[in-house]
Amino acid sequence: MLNVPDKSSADENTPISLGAQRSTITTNSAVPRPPTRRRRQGPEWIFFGCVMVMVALLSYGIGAMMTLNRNDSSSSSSTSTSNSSGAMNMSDSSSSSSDTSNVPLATVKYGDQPAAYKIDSDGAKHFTLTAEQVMWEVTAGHRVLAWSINGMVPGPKITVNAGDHVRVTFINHFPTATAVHWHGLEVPTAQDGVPGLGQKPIEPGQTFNFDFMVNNQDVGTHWYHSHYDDMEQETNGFYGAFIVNPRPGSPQLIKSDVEYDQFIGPWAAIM
Ligand SMILES: [Cu+2]
Repeated sequence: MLNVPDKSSADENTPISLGAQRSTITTNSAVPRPPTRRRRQGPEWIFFGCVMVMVALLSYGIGAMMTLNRNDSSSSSSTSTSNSSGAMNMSDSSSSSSDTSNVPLATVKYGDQPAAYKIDSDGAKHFTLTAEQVMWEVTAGHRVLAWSINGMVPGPKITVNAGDHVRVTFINHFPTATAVHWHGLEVPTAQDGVPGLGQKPIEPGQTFNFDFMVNNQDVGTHWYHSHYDDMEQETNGFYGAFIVNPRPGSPQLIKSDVEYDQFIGPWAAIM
């Protein structure tokens, strides 16, 4: 069992943030009190919390391992026989379970290009994102199967202002279902791209129309990414920047000379 060491009176006066204990703490207790049963709940709950976190991490790890192993059978040989240049020698085999002979080569060289939009009659900024597989050139002559948005990795960079009405036509040309999650933005649950929680996956060939407001609390640097078979789709290209600038005319607290996005892709680590 847990053995709670005696605490100094200074410790006893320290506010404890666990709600259940708050009522037992007085502001000034000169007389040391014996530890009560309630006081022992602190470490026990922390211990319980740690166990839960460990279980969560473990299950995530197992999930990741299973996803990696799924591709292992076809990729292990190519990985072991490829050159020894480290980081890049693994990328040939990512997603190698799919036949890539029908996948077109990417027609652009760089990702994160500004996303084009048109203004709808109601004033909404209307973007079109198409999920499509392309062969993406990571280094000269070295192509990988990418789960791209609009044929580029990272996907196009969406930039809007707080107060904007945003509309996104999302077309799924992937061979499998997909979902897009607007990471960090407060959008309605039914548009937040969490299959099983408010939104169904977008099936191959389907189009989904997102329509939401971007408000002051959304100002900042965010991103969108796949929320379906993430280990495959997100890892292999389905992610992009979503920048929300303050309302035009609002005071600029931070003035930057240059702004750029940086994504660190895990391609090199996938076998
Ligand atoms: Cu996210």
